[in-house]
Amino acid sequence: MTGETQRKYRADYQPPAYLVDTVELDFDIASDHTRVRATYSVRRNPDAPDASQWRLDGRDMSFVSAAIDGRALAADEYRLHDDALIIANPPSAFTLTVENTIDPEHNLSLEGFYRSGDILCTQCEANGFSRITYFPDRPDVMARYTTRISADAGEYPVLLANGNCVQQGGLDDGRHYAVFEDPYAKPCYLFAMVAGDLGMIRDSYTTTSGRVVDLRLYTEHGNEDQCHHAMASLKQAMAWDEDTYGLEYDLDSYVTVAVGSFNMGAMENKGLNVFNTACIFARADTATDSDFALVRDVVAHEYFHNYTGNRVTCRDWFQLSLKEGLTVYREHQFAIDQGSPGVTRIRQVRAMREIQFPEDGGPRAHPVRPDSYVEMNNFYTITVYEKGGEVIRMIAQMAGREAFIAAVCHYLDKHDGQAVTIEDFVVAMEESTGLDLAQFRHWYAQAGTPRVRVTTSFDQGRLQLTLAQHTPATPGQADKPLFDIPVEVALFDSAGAAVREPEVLRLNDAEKTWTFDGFADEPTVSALRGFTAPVRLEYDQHEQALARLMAHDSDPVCRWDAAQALYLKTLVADVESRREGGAAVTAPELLFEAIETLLDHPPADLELLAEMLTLPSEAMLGEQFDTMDIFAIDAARRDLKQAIATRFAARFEALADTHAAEQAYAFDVAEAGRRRVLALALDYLAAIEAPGIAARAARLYESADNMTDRMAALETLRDLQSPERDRVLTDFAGQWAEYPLVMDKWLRLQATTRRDDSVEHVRGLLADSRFDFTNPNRIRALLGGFVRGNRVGFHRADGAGYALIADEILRLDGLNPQLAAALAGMLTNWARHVPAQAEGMRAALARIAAADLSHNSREIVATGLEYAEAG
Ligand code: B3K
Ligand code: ZN
Repeated sequence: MTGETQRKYRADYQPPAYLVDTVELDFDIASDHTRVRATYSVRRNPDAPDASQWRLDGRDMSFVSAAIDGRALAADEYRLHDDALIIANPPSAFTLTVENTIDPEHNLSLEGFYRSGDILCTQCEANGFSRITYFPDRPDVMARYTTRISADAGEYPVLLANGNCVQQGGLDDGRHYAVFEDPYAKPCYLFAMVAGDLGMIRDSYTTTSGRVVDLRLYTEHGNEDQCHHAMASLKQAMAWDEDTYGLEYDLDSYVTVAVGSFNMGAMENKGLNVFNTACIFARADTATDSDFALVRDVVAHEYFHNYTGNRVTCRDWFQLSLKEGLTVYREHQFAIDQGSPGVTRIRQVRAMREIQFPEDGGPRAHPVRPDSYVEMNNFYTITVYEKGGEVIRMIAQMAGREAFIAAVCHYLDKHDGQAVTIEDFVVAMEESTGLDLAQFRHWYAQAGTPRVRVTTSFDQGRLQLTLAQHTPATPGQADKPLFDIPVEVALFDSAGAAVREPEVLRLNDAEKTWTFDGFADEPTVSALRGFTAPVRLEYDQHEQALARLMAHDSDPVCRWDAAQALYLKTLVADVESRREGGAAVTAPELLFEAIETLLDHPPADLELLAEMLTLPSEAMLGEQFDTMDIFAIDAARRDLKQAIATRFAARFEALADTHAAEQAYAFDVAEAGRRRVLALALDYLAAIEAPGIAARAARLYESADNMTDRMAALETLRDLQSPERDRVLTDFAGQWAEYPLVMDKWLRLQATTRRDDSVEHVRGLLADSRFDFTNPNRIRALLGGFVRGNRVGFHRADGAGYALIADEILRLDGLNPQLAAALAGMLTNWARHVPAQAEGMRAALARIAAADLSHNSREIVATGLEYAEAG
């Protein structure tokens, strides 16, 4: 824990005083510590104004020695701080050798060099390299690396680092070594090494130009058969990047290592990705359809980083979206091309609305390119990633697909091997496409979700459509400039036929009106088709129009959105009425008719049917209010669900019957859609405790050959008081005890079960031997599951849920600050809740703030509490 916290500003950027051309690392892994010897060839940076000293970052390690050109430095030639080694008046070109020791066995922060089970591995982004050795830990210092690792051959038969293995052999005392050379200059955040006793699957990929790439995927022994889907996904991604962007992989091998303890999903280290097992393992009986999709997309994302991130990287961490936004966009397009484009896009839109919009409207709102930070790891946010991806999507859309692809290639050529800025990217886009992105640049600089109000008038066959924009203030940015917002619009007649083809309207003023002529009757407007811009649409569309769009719109996003809007009308009115002490508001007949039409004429894509029949989430419903009442939201949603289930019980029974499995598990669009519809039907039937539902779910659990159906059965049973429920849950825990990721599903099921004593139940599980407080996946399943998936339990009126989370954040902060800070983030939006809930959340934050915190958690908690003063 560090006392001092320093805020860093984007505007303060200075080029590095010294450049490093080559890095030679020598790791000597022993049982009680690892000895590191680093040799750098260094030269003064001609572009740096001040070269009077050279700062090498380094923390949580023991310094041994430093030498320049082989001569050990005297005590007055360097200064050693908690977080740096500073060398005074270095020569203009020299070789520096530094020696230090580190202790991976006791590093529970999961950054730097650490142990995960039988594997020793690294995680360097954003600043983990400075927990390995002394080095300027900033992405604009790029060097070519040679890495030598020596370790006990019995305990660590597999040794890996970035690049090609150029030498290996035996040593005395049962030890061995290996040397790796990475031919590409890289920033230190892309450094990786691994040592362990690992199982492996192997394949190869031949690029279009005929290069044969050796593909290896390592994991702890016994898990190899859970890795084939990841391997197949990697090959799909490699082919996609060649077909779409003409980008071929550039090394002889692509190695992936899956580890059980990892703070996030995966890491794109050059030629040596390290992954969370949760983003690699997928076997039909252990992983759901969503897991299969997650693995496919994360594997692709990390692969795509090889160009957008590794070959061209970020100058400083404020530019993070340069690589993340662009790579998210590429991942999204890849996912869309794998089938079911509409539903894939709907999922992307939902993440924006349910997670990014709240971030953008809360105390932690920040631009896609932030202006300052205390702890960089707190800025790997959905804004930098997903909103960053949406910003790229808008550019792609304005340019047109081919011109955009050409522009990305121009950017990659122009800046190959460099560390650059978002501005450099935008300039490259302008150069190649001819677009003028002057006003568009606000998307990078301004936080907050623009609101676009739609109004129409119809007179004498003429439709006037007015779009007006307004962006509410966000912390530190009171006045917002006008955005350049592409809004795709189409018009339909009352029979659902298109009377105006889709067209992109550019709203680049406060307000603009478009006129469409020649209609006999007022057409129905389908707006923001495909979610062409990350904005909140304010359009009070008539229920009849929504029903029409729901039945006929050719854009799946708008079809789904019309259904959502129709549900929301009832839900919002019901929540408001309850809060004012009024009677519950029931759904209009029109809503049931619209559902009936949908059931009678379902879309070909069954996943779209399931999406359209799924009520807006609690998060989505909460977003409709300035201050949300969790209990009113829960009640309204439950009531509507029951009303729909009651009305269509027979239809749901029939859907469940006709969508039962008829073949062995396959992860494809048709089968995943069928399973979604089955799960949805069971979920509605469980909501009204339909006769025989528990037995039906138990039968599904027993007969299923896959985890998707089994989880559907478990979720159906979760809140039912039935002997089947307990029997099935016990069976599940017994059967999968040796599969930690499956046990995470079990933990999550427990955490999300609706029960009066859910807080106490979660506390009990925290003490269960099947839980492990040092593993992020376990924590995310149990505590993340509880906070996000059990809102009624978490917001319990006596504040016990808030107390639980505060206790666990305080306990975790000393071990894993990154994860503790992420949990603390779940309390920061307190001011968006009604006073009874807001006060308890704020008090929990204040209690956390009173402790001696890591700067990770300190930054989050302080931001959350500042909101108190502002709000
Ligand atoms: N670049 C990594 C994330 C690093 C997070 C550091 N706290 C994975 C990714 O975005 O692909
Ligand atoms: Zn990424």
